[in-house]
Amino acid sequence: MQLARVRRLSGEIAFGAVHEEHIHYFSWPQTLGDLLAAPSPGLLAKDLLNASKTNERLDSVKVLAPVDRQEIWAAGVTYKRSKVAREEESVGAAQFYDKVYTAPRPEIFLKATAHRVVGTGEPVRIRHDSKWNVPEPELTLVISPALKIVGYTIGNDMSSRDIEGENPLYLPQAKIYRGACAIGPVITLADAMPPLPGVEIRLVIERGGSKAFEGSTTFAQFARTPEGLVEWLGKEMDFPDGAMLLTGTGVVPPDSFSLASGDVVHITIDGIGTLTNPVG
Ligand code: DO4
Ligand code: MG
Repeated sequence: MQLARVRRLSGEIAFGAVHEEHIHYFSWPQTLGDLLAAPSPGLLAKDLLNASKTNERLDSVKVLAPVDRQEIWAAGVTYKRSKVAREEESVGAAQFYDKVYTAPRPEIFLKATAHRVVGTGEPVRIRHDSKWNVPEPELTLVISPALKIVGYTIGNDMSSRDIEGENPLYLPQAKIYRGACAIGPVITLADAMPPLPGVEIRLVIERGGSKAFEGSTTFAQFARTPEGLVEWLGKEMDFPDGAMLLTGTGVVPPDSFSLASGDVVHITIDGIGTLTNPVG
């Protein structure tokens, strides 16, 4: 079962379950934050789908990022491909990426607050003061206040490689800026996901109607466990509205590639769907 947040034709923002190409609206809770705070969010969502009295075709409404009050966090250097790419881009600090790849404590950073996130179809951005930019396609955990993984969605951790490569202390500027994070299109509840190791994460970048880059990985290449990342995130933090955690990228285009304005980024993850964003 999948959850979506949409803008209806009336302009009202609504939340519900996706079933047979329709969105079935929930009477209560009407926000992801309230659903995540329930004792069993997955079971409640199923009851709400059965009890729902209003539905509309999903293609008749605008699908928004499935985020309302959640903070968006991200983990890094969780795939060997990411470790190697960071070592190449930041010669002076390469040892830190090697160390964090194997250290018990993962790299975790605050990526965005809810109002800075864009949904599918909306533009992501590259910074004006950066010349080397990539999207990062990441399986994203939807976490309850009780630190349970309730579901999964797709995240794009847009990154300025020249800024983070110049000095790792610039990481927040390479990662956090207007239009740096896309999430969506929907949330798949945990029990509806295919077995995680086989889940494919695919990135396609279109330029002028042709494919400028295509690459993929599977979650089997992930060097940690989702539960382990959540445990580290929750060690000294509370999330009364739940949180999202991007789990890191295993797909990095070659060093010669940089995103350009007008490109279109498609990220597809098995069991969830495709997150598509033009580069503004
Ligand atoms: O250390 C830099 C960021 C790593 C990251 O975002 C990733 O591996 O996905
Ligand atoms: Mg990343």
